[in-house]
Amino acid sequence: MKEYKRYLITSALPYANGPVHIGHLAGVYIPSDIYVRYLRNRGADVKWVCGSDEHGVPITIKARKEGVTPQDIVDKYNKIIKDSFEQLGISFDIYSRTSSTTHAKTASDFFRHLYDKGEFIEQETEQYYDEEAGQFLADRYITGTCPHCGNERAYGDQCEACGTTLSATDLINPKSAISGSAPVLKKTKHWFLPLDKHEPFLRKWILEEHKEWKPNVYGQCKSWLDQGLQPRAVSRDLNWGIPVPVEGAEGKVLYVWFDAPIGYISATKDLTPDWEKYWKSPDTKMVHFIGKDNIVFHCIVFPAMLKAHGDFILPDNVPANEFLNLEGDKISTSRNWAVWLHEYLEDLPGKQDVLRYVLCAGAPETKDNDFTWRDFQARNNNELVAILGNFVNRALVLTGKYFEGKVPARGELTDFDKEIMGQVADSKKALEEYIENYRFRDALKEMMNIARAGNKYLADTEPWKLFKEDPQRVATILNLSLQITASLSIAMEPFIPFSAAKLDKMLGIEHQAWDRIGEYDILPVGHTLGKAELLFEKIDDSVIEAQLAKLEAAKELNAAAGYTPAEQKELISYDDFQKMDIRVARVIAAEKIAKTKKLLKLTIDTGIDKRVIVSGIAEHYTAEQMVGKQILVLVNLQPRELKGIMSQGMILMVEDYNGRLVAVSPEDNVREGTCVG
Ligand code: B3M
Ligand code: ZN
Repeated sequence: MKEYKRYLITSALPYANGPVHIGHLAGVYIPSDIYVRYLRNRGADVKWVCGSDEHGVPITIKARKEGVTPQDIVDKYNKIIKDSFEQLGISFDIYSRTSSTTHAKTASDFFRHLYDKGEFIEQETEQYYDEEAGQFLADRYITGTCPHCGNERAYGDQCEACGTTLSATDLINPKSAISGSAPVLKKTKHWFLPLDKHEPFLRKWILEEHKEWKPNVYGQCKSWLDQGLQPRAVSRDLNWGIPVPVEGAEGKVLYVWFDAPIGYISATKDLTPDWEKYWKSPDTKMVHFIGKDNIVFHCIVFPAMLKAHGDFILPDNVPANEFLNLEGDKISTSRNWAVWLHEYLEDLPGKQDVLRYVLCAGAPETKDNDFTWRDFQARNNNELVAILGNFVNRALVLTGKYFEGKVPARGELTDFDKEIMGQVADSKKALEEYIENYRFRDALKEMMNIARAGNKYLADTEPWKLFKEDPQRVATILNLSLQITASLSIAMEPFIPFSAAKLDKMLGIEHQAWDRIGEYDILPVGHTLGKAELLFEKIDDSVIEAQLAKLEAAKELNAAAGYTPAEQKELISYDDFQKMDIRVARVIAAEKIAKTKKLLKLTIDTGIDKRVIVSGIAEHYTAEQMVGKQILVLVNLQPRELKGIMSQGMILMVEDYNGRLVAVSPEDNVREGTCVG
């Protein structure tokens, strides 16, 4: 095994066009956080970089759909993602962005370096062009009929009805998503990275020198290599991204998958002036944590780029995970079939470690895996509460009861005492072995084995029965139980850091170095413990049911989006209709209600008065967007108090196919106060 002096850990840069969900966490961010925390606890020299991936076509599409700029989109999601990671205790050394100036220069220089070395091929290709909009069309911007299944809304890169991967030129009756016109083929020049040229090197480097990579990663690489590599375009005709730094390349930007991995380098530059040590010394161990859909880019394309450049080291490992499903279904952003991190943090406050624990326990390390809310509850109640919390609580409470919360002195040790302490020391070795081999599920089980050993120790020695006749024996048992608790806290830290910190506080100690796991004297005799609290609490059925109901609602919304219109409601009389006083009103002021996600406070002119309505539309409209708008309002709805504000009426909204709320307004301006009817 190669000896390394320092570590550079990267985690896939999340696209800043949506929040992160449990699939991202289980696949990438939780494993890498465990790995890095472990290394830090061992005192290693480690830098961990991440950031948002802010280029690419999907971001421009989302911006167009929402009528905002791509920069607005990435600003919004960069913040949501960064904040939610922080709250979950994901401890990056830096969370950067690919829209930063450092990155623009780094990526541009990288391209230019390869260009000057003659590492690219220039080639003219024919691409669809929208003559009305005056721009080339990315595949996603072209829709048409799928030649395989006849779906009329297939995209230029894929038909979502039958799952076939397509080229834009395969589509029958192609249409531009920008203007709706039929695009024409037009010549355009691009730069290609000749992966075929790097194939012999990649074959040797991966297939011969990295047989230890995870079978899913190695297997995917092998199958790519066996199919034979082709040159890949590294530029695009697009107006969002880093301009191609070559004369005559106006209107062209670096392909997002060319610039994104360079984002790791840029982030390291922003983190430390010493960045070159981490990227250019062969005694740095670089590890890329990613999901399985990114394997080819991290194992083949990026290494080829680094190799072609010449100055950089290559990754030692790329521990990619498979996918996490949710309640038996594929996680889907567009169908809102996901547990979003920022929503979890809001819905289950203070339960970061439960999510971290459950996602690690069920991480899709070797195959796809399923997250269910029932399993989440069971793991919390039967493992965190019943095993870990129970052991810690007993050790602390008994010490409080018999020794006034001070660590008692040990007497002579029995074989059983030594055996249990031996088990803790063995767990330490096993933990190291697992974590260093990216087997985080096994590592987590091993951490729990320490708590299990502690529970067994207490159950077998029964100190609560011995105090009267043999207080010295009880002192020995509790001393060791407390030492095990302290070891446990060290072992817990990478996985469930919030609880480890809480436990340290209860033990009245600072966080200890990894190597102390298994030691007999982490807590000195006479040391006063802090206050005993519960480490974990049971999660009630009602909490789980609320989450399941939320998913059910998403399902219903999807059914609606699948154009299964809601059934017609019961018949009503004309009089019933007449009872509803729906009027045209104008929004004259609007503001977001502090500490809420969804609520806007709107002041409207109804023609008869000015009044306030609280509306749950803040995720769909900003306050600025609402001001001045004419809308329809049900004005005679019973007033209702929301967040301490009386809401007088209801604004009429409809949902579009993406579940976005759209305001209903008269087609032409009419006088405020005009009744609908
Ligand atoms: N943003 C893809 C993804 O989130 C991409 C990763 C880039 S890592 C350099 O799946
Ligand atoms: Zn199809």
